[in-house]
Amino acid sequence: MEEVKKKRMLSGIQPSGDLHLGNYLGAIVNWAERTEEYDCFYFMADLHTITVRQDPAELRKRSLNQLAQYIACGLDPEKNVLFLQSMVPAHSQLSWVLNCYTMFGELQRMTQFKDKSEKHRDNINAGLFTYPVLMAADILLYQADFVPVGEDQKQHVEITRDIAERFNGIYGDVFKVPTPLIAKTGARIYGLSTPEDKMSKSVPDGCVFLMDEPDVIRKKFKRAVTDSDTGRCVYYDREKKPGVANLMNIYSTLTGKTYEEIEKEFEGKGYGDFKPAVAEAVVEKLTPIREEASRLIKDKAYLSDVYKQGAERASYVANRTLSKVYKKVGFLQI
Ligand code: ATP
Ligand code: LTN
Repeated sequence: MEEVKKKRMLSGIQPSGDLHLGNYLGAIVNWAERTEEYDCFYFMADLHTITVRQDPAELRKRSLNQLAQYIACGLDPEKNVLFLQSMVPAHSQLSWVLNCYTMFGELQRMTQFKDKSEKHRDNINAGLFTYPVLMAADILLYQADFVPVGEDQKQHVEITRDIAERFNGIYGDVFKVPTPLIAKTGARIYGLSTPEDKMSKSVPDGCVFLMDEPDVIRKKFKRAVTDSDTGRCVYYDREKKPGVANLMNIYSTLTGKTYEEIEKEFEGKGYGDFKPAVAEAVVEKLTPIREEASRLIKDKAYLSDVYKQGAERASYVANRTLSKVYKKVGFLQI
């Protein structure tokens, strides 16, 4: 029987802080579900993190923790290629080439650049500006068909498509043009204390981390911003009730219940019942992940085997694309 070649999936997260519920529901959950169906590559985007100043020891620690957490979230290293971006030099190499096929004006339009340069006014470095080019290299090196990310990264996958099409237009079909894969629910989790802004590790208040202990999670949900409605208060209205809508989204994503079912479940009940129910659903999901990640993080030898093997497998695929690109643009080969 002819073997059908699996489509390829690739994504990464910066180890610039601890993983949180937004990363998990917006990205990782969708990765883990697709292990069997796709040929999967997932990495720690450590090169990207230095666009913002990092403490070197902390960065090393977080990169390893993140690997342990990926595995604990269900990414089996035998079935997924798990690696650190900086261990595969082809990422930096292709990034330089693609810099020369990306327009200054295109990069100026990126919302993440605008946001981050606003936030880090004292360090608006060139890397922050060319961040999407490195991300394009990450994706195109692996000829990825799909890139599962949260909504905030869609623009970066779109610029990747533009760069790939431009390059292909000159040199023929070198790159697969990737498609972003945005989850229907969970794509945008908002901060519990600031339900207008996405949950983000750079705003620890109202951010639920994967490694939070159950009581910490319960406390965070208890303090979650809702509104002063009494009576019928658990219903979905993103505009008028952003805090409640966010909690409903979290609860729905974790339990698979629809908004109508949730509204029914909490009919006649107040936030005093609703918030703890959401907290418990989160605790139930995160507890085994936290326990497994804590166990793995102690096993440094295992983790280093995983990233060594991951870097080898990733390099093999990445170098084939890089060498094709080098040939196309006219570099002599050894
Ligand atoms: P930062 O604080 O630096 O902005 P972050 O916490 O937003 O970081 P990223 O490393 O930018 O996290 O994101 C990693 C992945 O998780 C991406 O696919 C992103 O789209 C997704 N993601 C991040 N935050 C959320 C969120 N609040 N809701 C859904 N998905 C998210
Ligand atoms: N920019 C992404 C992380 C990232 C990524 C990638 C995601 C770097 N390279 C390639 C998907 C594919 C972020 O900040 N979340």
